[in-house]
Amino acid sequence: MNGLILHEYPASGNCYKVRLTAAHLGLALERRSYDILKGETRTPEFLAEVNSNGRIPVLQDGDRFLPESNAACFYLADGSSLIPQDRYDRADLLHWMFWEQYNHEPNVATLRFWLRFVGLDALSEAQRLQFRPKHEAGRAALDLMDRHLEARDWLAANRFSIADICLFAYTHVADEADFDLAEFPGIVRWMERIASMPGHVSLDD
Ligand SMILES: N[C@@H](CCC(=O)N[C@@H](CS)C(=O)NCC(=O)O)C(=O)O
Repeated sequence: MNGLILHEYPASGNCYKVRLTAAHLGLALERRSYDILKGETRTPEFLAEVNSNGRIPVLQDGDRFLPESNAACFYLADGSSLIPQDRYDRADLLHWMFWEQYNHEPNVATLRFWLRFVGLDALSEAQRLQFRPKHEAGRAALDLMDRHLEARDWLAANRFSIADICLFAYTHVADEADFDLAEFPGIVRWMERIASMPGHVSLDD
């Protein structure tokens, strides 16, 4: 892999996943920033050249473009110690990454976006109606993680992997989505382990 480019919005947890994976692998990424609040990923150029789905992150390797944060992490980490070799462990890692996209990110990340970037007062009626169900679903996701991590150091394969990276990205900023992480001691210990790993970078780096 040469000349990797990350098309991103720096404050996005989905983009942070890709930067954190690259940091652990010692891979350099050129970063190209788009303001999603100004619709910069919805322009005809972006849709035609970068991602027809109008979203970041997109990882570019040469003339190939890879949308979807978890796919980008998998692409970078394939063949490294961040993805286990064992067949069950690999599938279990994918289980957590799919679960993140269905049960965690649509709730925790969306609430964070609404509260931190849109603002409570600016939410539409439809968003207001979804707030409570999303908060309940986000809480259920954090609770499931917390119970899983009660007696384990890592989410999958008994070792640090991209499953941990992909779940860390929005979990560690869940307070910005109106969750109290102190209620989840297993998650807090797991986040401390991740933040103290060699090679760790923060969301703001
Ligand atoms: N499932 C996608 C979600 C990507 C996504 O929703 N990106 C947001 C920012 S985190 C975005 O580009 N929003 C701008 C828009 O939809 O116009 C992933 O994991 O990469």
